[in-house]
This record gives sequence, structure tokens and C-alpha cells, in this order.
Amino acid sequence: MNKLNVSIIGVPMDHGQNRRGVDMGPSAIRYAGVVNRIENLGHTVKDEGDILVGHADGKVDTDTNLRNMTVITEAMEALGEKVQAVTETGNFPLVLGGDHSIAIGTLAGISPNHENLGVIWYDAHADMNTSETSPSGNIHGMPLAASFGHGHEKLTQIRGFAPKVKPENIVIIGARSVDPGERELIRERGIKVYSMHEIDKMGMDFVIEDSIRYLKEERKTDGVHLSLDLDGIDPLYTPGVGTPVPGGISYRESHLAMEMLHDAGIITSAEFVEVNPILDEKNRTADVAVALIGSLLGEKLL
Ligand code: NNH
Ligand code: MN
Ligand code: MN
Ligand code: MN
Repeated sequence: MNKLNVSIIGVPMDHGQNRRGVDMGPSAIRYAGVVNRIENLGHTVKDEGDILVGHADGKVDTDTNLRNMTVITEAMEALGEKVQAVTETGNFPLVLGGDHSIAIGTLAGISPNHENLGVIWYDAHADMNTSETSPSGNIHGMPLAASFGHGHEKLTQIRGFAPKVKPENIVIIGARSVDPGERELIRERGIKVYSMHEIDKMGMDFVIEDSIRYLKEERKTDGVHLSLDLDGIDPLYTPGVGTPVPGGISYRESHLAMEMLHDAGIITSAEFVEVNPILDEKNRTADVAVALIGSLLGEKLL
């Protein structure tokens, strides 16, 4: 098996949504043993520490209509710079959140090293709102739209370029809570979505096979970023998330997905987000994140 040099980057960000505590996600995932889990697979790990995240007052910026806009965009610029530096050394970037707003920064760092990047967005939500369509005003509901260049330029122009990924190179897996504006945008931009309906009907096996075929053969991507929101998984297994939605992807289906992605060898970077230890039970959600990271990086029973 291909051995990697994994660089872990923590982003203690909680300003993209309303519940405090998700800024402790990187600590909870480290405490759950992420470094050992990866090293036991024969990879090397460098923990690069955390990106500095400033303080915010929860106010909506009057020009952009975005809550905590400045503190979030500042952290995204720093994260993008760090992720790009890590990517250029040939290391595998593993970003730990923090709320999902951080994906804007992660993709800003990965995108420059690809001609035709693909993204798998594993999430209960589509994260394709803008300040106009958002029901909450929270930036963590906007990062996917921002990354394909849709929304306010303060979010789309992080690190001075847009888009970070083409809409036709995106696959959403696990969606079950999609807002009206997002539904419209999915249709308009032809985004590929495997909602819970498709997972129930065709099985995770088919969904991942078809996602790999689509991104590799049809879209001919030269690398795929996995952005995994722990709320994609059913809250029975991952209760420590800010916006749980029942009826999600099971623990076993998620392991199967990670194992198949590993075997296909298509994932070139990853982030695990929305772990909130304050809302969790005995760090279970961080434990699931670490177990899934293990499967993604090659853990096998036999
Ligand atoms: N769609 C809602 C919003 O934009 C909820 C987003 N919450 C998430 N996204 N956790 O993954 O506010
Ligand atoms: Mn804070
Ligand atoms: Mn999300
Ligand atoms: Mn979500």
C-alpha cells in the first residue's frame, strides 16, 4: 500500500454557525487518537498545529450581510496559505474542524495544485446558500457555493481567485436537508447529488462506485478532496454536531464508503468538520471521525 506523509492542520473555528463548542473539534479529534491511528497504518504524521482564529461578536456585516465575515475570511486566507504550502511539499493535507465554513479555505489551498479538482461533499446539507438564500445567515451553510464561485465575493474570492472547483466536478453524498435556494442551484448548475433516497434505494456500494466512475472517468479529475461533515452520518452515531438531521448514513455505510475510496486511490486531501464536543456524548463523534479517517487511509481487518 502507498504510504503517505500526512499533515494535520486544526482549525478551531466556531464563527460560521450559532452553537459554541465546535471550535474544540480539533482537540477532541486529537484526543481520540488520530495521530496514532494514522501512524499505525505505516504512514508518517506531522501535526502542524492550529490556524489562528480570532474572536467575533456574532454581528452581521452591514455591507455583505454575512455574520462574523471578517474573522472568518481572515482565518480562511491563513488556512489556504497553510494548506497550499503543505500540498506543495507532497504531503497529504488532513484538515480538522471547526465548522464547515473552513472548507472555503481548505479548497483555496488545494485548488492551485490541480487543473481539474474533484470534490466529494459528505453531508446532510448541501451548503450551497448565499447571504440572500440562507435561512440562518450562517457561513457554514455556504462553503460549497462559495467554492464554485457563487455568493458574495468576500467568500468566493478567498486568496484572490474563483472558482476553486467546477460545479460539474462536485458530488454530494448523504443530503437530506436542502433549502429552496439550494435546490434551485443544484438543478441550475447540474450538481451530482446522492441524497439519502439514492443511498437507501441503490446502496452505498453503488453510490461510491458511481461517484468514483463519475469523477475519474467522466470528469477526468486529477485529484479529489473529501469534505466530510460528521452530520452526514446519522445522529445515532454522531450526536456531537450542531445541526443533527435524523435518517442519515449509517456507521457501517460510512466505513464502506471510506474503504472503497481508499481502494480506488482517488482521494488526495480530506477534512473532517463539525465535531462539537460540548454537544457530544463521551467524545463519540470524535471517535467516529478517527475511525473513518482510519478507513480512508487504509485500515483493514485482514
Ligand atoms: N442549510 C442550513 C443553513 O444554511 C443548515 C446548514 N448546516 C450545516 N451544514 N450544518 O452542513 O443554515
Ligand atoms: Mn470564538
Ligand atoms: Mn456542512
Ligand atoms: Mn451538515
